[in-house]
Amino acid sequence: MLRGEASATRLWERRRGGGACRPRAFAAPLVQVVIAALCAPAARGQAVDVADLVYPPHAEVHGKTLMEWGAEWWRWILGIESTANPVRDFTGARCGLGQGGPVFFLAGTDISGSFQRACTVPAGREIFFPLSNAVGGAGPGEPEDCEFWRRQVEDYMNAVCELSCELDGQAIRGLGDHREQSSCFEVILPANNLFIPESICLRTAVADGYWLMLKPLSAGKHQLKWAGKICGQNPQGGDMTFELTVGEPAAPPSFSRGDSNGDGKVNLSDAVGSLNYLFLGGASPACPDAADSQDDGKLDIADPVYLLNWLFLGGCVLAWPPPGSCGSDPHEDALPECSASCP
Ligand SMILES: [Ca+2]
Ligand SMILES: [Ca+2]
Repeated sequence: MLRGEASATRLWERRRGGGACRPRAFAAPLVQVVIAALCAPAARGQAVDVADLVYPPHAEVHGKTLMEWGAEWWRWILGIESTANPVRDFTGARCGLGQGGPVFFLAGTDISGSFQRACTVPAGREIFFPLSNAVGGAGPGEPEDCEFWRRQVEDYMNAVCELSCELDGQAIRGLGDHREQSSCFEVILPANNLFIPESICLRTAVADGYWLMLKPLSAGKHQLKWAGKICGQNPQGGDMTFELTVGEPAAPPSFSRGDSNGDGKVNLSDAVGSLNYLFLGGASPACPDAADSQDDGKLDIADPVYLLNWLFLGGCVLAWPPPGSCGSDPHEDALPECSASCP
């Protein structure tokens, strides 16, 4: 239900088989965003035992591996329109947009440079963020070839040449071990997304990158800094400084898209409930935001049809937070905020 301000920036695309990245115009292929990166001085703080602060590579946290959390992070960030997107946030005011699950995500940026943000993090949440990362997937008319896109993002991430991170002035070591490469996943991007004006379903999205999952921080103020640099043919990067305030336990309204009756499952009964409400005078869905399958801010016949299409006919997945995820509505609309049972 929140919406931030617009700010223009650039994205990159890489043509199939081509080498050069260039400012966008999205003609097709590899949809690629690089979050974070850039030359930053090596952290000089006192080294601490990483194990005390950070989950080990490939760990499982709240039922998902770090690789799966990487895909989840992309579902979140790609599911938010560009003008509201936390990647394009220059103050941190939008850092919590669309969130509500057990892990709190931090975004980097897709612009080279140094950025400072302030962000309030609910207490008791792990904090997950990319030091440097990329996603690939078929653009309009492109073959949905998971292995092809996997190789593309892998090649791109192989060019990462610098990583650093410090928490409260203390350097975190061993960052090169924290690479996570996702399986193929599906995500729907809204209209006016990070890449193109039209909504698009990426059925073979693949993510690759270096990620850290911090254990919950103590209440109060913390400073988190990270940087990454990509060398080689297309050098770029950025460095982030987050002034974090870890607050009281908060329970933001959160749900799984599609679970309109709030029973923790997304199935036929949710679609039937919406149809009953729309055409037969039945009760309003317990969670109208969840019933709004495409997150267009309206509840109409297109929503149960979209849900049925996903359930039974291979249609594209629902908008963020899709079934299996847990979050809040990232886009301002007139539907009342609601909480429904999340995974
Ligand atoms: Ca349900
Ligand atoms: Ca709708």
